[in-house]
Amino acid sequence: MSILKQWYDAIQEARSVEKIEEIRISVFGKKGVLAAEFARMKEAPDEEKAKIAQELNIHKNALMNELAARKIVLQTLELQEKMRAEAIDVTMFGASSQAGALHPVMQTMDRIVEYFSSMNFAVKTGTMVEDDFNNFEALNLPKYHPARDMQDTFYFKDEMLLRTHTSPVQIRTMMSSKPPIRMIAPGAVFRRDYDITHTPMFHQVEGLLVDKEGKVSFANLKFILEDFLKYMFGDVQVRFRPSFFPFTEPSAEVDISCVFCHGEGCRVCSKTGWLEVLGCGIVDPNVFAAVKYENVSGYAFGLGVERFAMLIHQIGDLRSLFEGDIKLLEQFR
Ligand code: 2U9
Repeated sequence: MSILKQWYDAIQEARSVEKIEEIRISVFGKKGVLAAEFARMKEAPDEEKAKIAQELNIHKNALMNELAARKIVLQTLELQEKMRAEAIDVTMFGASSQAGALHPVMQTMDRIVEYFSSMNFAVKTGTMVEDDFNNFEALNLPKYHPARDMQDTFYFKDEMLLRTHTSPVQIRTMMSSKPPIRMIAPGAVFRRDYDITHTPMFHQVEGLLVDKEGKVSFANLKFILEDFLKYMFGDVQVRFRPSFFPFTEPSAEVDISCVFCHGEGCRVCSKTGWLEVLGCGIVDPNVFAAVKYENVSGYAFGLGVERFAMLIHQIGDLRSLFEGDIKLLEQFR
């Protein structure tokens, strides 16, 4: 009988449901200690057998109860441990996610588009791959013109090319619709140029307004560009300088008073106090002839979006806009 006593201790010392199962097999299994004890009983003298059997049955029932009770305790403990291990602390701080932002060039472009949309200009886009007529010929840039040089333009075969300005969008718009026209063309353009102030891809916004002959004046152009530049840069001075473009006549370049030194003269404005930000003019009659518009007048303008973004956000190096450096971009959320 003493051999059974140790199993009471074993049951109390068991630390897992698995261990309880091991004990159950050791005690109650076919080759277990109880079976062995009952077998041994057969060898005992007959008069003792009943007593031994009675005692064995008492132990059998007692051990069974102990096992069942301990099993419930251990199952409860194991469940508690599992719940503790798998618990989610809903009060913990979440991992912060990296919020993205629109690239500063696109933010600037959006602001430019916002202004001209508010002035009732339609927003038109075209394709980046263009042909010779829409990118050059129709814009009074004939075959011999230096702007067509292989040095400046990315060419494909069959006189196809990457547009060097967004002007083909205006040409296509005029070819497909009648005047009046009041539109802007924002988008990426391509030139074979790469140095501190030039990248092979950059963004332009160009504008075109066409109405009946005599209805569009340089004064109209001057008014809207001054208003636009004050919207973009705040309280700046604006001046127009005579210039030349093949597609406009007369033409002008537009300067604002330097946003860094307020006209005092600094490194950015080369001590002039002025920054060039726009080109513009009255649409050249040759352009209207190319799209078969008659008895009309119009103005046009063009600007580089990267330059605007740099001046608005005081970014010194153009190339930093194209490096995708998270430290720069994080500042524009
Ligand atoms: C049509 C007729 C006329 C668009 C114009 C400019 C002047 C100009 C530059 C500014 C900086 C290009 O990005 S930049 O290098 N643009 O100075 N653009 S007038 O004139 C047009 C366009 C389309 C049919």
